Amino acid sequence: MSTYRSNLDLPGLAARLAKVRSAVVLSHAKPDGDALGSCLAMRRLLRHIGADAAVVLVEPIDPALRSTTADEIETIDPKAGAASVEDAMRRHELVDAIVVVDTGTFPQIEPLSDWVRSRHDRVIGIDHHARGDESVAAHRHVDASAASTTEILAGLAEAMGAPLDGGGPGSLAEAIFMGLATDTGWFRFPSAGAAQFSLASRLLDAGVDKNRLYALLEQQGRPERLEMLGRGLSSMRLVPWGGDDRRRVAVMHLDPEDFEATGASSTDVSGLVNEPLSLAGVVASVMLSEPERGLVRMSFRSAGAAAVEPGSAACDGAAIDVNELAARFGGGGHVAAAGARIEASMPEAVARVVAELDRGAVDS
Ligand SMILES: [Mn+2]
Repeated sequence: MSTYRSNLDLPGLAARLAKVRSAVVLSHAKPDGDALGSCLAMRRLLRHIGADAAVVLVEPIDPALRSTTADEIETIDPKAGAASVEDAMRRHELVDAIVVVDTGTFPQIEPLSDWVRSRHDRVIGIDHHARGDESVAAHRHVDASAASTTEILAGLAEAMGAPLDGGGPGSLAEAIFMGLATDTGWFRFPSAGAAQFSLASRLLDAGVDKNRLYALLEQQGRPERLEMLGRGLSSMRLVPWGGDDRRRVAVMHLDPEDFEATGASSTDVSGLVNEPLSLAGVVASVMLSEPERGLVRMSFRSAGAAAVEPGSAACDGAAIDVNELAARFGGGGHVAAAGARIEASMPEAVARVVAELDRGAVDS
């Protein structure tokens, strides 16, 4: 995975998609609001131009996210082998385009990566991550300045002449808003600037019901979520970033025993990484979780640059570049939000993270 570039500008992407008669739309595993919003927006946009489009996502899908969709998604078991993937995808064999949104790496689209790889010429990638693998999509539009992939799709809809009016449930506008709102932490993160508020304003004018979406997406947690938050907070330690005691990074971990004892699933714990950012002097937060023994998921968040004294901000509005930090573990994302996964025991994973935090910023 490295920095990757577009080989299609927005008008070029619009022209290519305008010719599509049938497509399958994919995104990353553990889809978040932007992944799902992008899939739904792409499907609704393609249907607007009269094309047939199916969305295929890998389980598990957060039930709160799923509640925003009608019968619009098909799912695949994450453990499906090559033969059952071929079987499940047989009905999509003849599509003109495979559109991969909100990611550009093969590991993130497992177990569909081989299926995608062998149909490379038909793959169109649309993403706002800074890092990806150029071999995933033959045709790529990458814009790391977009706060969400759905923000790119808003521009694409305009280029394709699809109106954003009629923002009710099941609309293109609603799907775009879902990705934009969730990827900006409901417009709190530094990535939410004038352009994003302006787009949000257009979408609300189009009739999107943000209060309904907020209730559907953010207020459907199970009690297990807060039990896990309690466990995470009691594991929390604050590690000075590069030895600087004024800039500390919270590290929490949730072990297989925590998942077992509470009955929580990995979707119950999404977003808990953000909680320590409410503390003074905490510039970033790392959550390590191990729902199944042996594979540790790492989630990194940075506070905004405003959380540190002027002049010491890392880059692009973030206090610390957690994209670079995640890359040290083979992952990536954005300057303020990134992830990685490593095969290690939890004590090893925590020790490796603490060592990197002790080290602090490195010249890349
Ligand atoms: Mn995204």
